[in-house]
Amino acid sequence: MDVAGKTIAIIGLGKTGMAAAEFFVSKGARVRVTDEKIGELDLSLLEGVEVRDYNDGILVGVDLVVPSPGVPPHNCILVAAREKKIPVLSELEVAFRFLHVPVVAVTGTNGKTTTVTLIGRILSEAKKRVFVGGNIGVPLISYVNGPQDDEVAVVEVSSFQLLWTDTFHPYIGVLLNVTQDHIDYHGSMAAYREAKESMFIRQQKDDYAILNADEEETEVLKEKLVSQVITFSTQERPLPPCLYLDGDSIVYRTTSNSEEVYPLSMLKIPGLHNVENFMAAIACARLLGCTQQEIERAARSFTGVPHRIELVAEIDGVKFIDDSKGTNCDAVKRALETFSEPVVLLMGGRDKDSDFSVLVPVVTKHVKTLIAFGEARERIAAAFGDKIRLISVPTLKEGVKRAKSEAVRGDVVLLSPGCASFDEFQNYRERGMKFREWIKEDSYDQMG
Ligand code: UMA
Repeated sequence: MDVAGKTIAIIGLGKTGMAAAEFFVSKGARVRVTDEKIGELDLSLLEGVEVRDYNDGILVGVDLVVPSPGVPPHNCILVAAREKKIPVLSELEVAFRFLHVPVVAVTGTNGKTTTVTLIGRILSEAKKRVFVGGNIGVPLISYVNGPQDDEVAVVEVSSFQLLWTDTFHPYIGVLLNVTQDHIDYHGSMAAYREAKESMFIRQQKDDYAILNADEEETEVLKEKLVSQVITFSTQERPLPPCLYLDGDSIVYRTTSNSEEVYPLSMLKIPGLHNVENFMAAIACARLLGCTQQEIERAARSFTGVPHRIELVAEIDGVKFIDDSKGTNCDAVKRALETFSEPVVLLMGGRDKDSDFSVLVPVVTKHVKTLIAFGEARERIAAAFGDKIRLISVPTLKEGVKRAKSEAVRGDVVLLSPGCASFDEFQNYRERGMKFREWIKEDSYDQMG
């Protein structure tokens, strides 16, 4: 791909847009940037680019459009680009075309960040040089703009990043699970799934696909692949090569029927979903030449990722759990299933057209009080009706106050919002940090 002298339009100037602009400038392209909030942004670090207002002839003379992941496909500039037959490629696709190191890509609705972090830790334990990035934080395009002196790049890839790809395929791809999410963005569950599956369908016969045997659609997907498939399951023993649960152990059975047994006691993070994440990480790490000992050592010291079912305080016998990264219904379900204590659940934020009613069974089983907050609170309340004690508040801050007064010794207060954060916060991290701050503020208030 030669971009020198080409005119590139970058839509959105968050982490991705900024990194993409820097990349294209360094490659000698003419770079035009825009953002729907252009007037509010600090552009002092951007050099050598043309800044335009959102609708100011942004596509005139443009050879390629690179949207940020958060820009939905129905965005007016993207619709116009398609009408004018101007190519649109995601940052991930462009980065892949310039990448020289093998890539491991982890996708799925939930568990991506945990799995990617874990794979990175195991590789570091095995003294391998590794870049860890993508949706987890550092865009891949920043990496390809540097010396690329690692042995492998491990990237978390979202459906947003996969949408505008046409060649991207990893050496090792992991599909953890696909449940309802981002319907507002993709338009349908089928389109969301298609985006996630695309990277596997393009794999070659020397590549590997690590798939969840407990998902019905996996059999259908396997039929479409030429890559080598390894499945994992917490419910059954799939055909080898596979990973499965046997009593207190994870068993990795390779094609030659040799067996490796990993004790579950090495896992320091709770929940069956984390067993799945570990299974996927074990498969990747073994393919990349790590030993069983290195995997177990890394597992024993891995205590999880921030904002993912994270114990952040214990006040007067009440545990406060930050699961701000739980931004869809399946994540809320997984979080609730890890607790045997009564839960005061804080759920809400910006709705993604999710069907909250799927949570009724798990919520009625685990939750004593549901506190619905933010833009989605009315839809959440409507989904639960009178099936549960429900309190509706406009903001998370108000919700935290109410949660404190609802919880008694032995309860869990869980922030697992099941929604995006953007109605009140910059991102899920800010929401999680505010939750921690307000827990403390609230307790000082009570003490005072
Ligand atoms: N913008 C527009 N027009 C739009 C939408 C947004 O101009 O229609 C502008 C916004 O005003 C803003 C900028 O675009 O200035 C933000 O772009 P972005 O939302 O793509 O955010 P980035 O900072 O580039 O971060 C993105 C990912 N964000 C999203 O996918 C929403 C980050 O994942 C990722 O860490 C980062 O790239 C690096 O790869 C976050 C996320 O929420 C964590 N991801 C979703 C998830 O995990 O569920 C997919």
